[in-house]
Amino acid sequence: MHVPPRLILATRNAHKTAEIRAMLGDRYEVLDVTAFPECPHIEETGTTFLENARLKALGISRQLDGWVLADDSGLEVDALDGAPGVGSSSYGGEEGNNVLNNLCLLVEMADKAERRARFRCTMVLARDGREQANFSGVVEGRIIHAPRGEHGFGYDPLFIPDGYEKTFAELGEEVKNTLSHRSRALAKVIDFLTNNCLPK
Ligand code: ITT
Repeated sequence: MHVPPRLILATRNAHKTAEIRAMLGDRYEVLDVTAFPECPHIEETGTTFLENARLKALGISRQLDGWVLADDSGLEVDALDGAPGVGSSSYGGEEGNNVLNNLCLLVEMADKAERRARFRCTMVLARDGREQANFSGVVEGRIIHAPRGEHGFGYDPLFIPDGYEKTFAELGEEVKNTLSHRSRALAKVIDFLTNNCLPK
């Protein structure tokens, strides 16, 4: 019987886990740190996505055996000089509060004609407490003036990817997963694992 290799996600964000699990299908057994209550909370003290992804990947990899994958991601808005950026999850003042984050973004963008923005995702793959490789993915788009759509998480209701007229929250997970920052980074992770590490 074929047992799929295990990949542990260094995240407590259930939406990230669901997206990554859906994109990997049955190629991997995907768990996240909520399955390991003994794992410490990792403070994200870095100033870049890469630094924070490293902190999460290495911090968890020192505690658990096997492949560990961290995802640090966020929204960069040109008219806000790249904010919310690495501060995306607490832009509204409260960690992980998507409603406040979106409200804060709408207020900051109220008088801005320039709406260009992008989601960026950096992933770090670690094993035995050491970084094995890092990867990134970007999706360009624009910020709209009022939230639209029910799917996804975070800033999805305010972001329209280039080439579309609907937000990520309207397009839904299946479409989002074909073009998102996360899917583009994950495609590189899959290549790396397939070519370098795992038995074919
Ligand atoms: P972990 O650190 O536990 O992985 P987190 O949600 O705190 O979970 P980040 O520090 O990477 O993760 O912050 C990501 C934030 O960026 C997230 O809370 C959203 O506000 C935003 N974000 C990232 N990817 C997104 C996506 O695909 N759609 C919408 N918003 C996204």
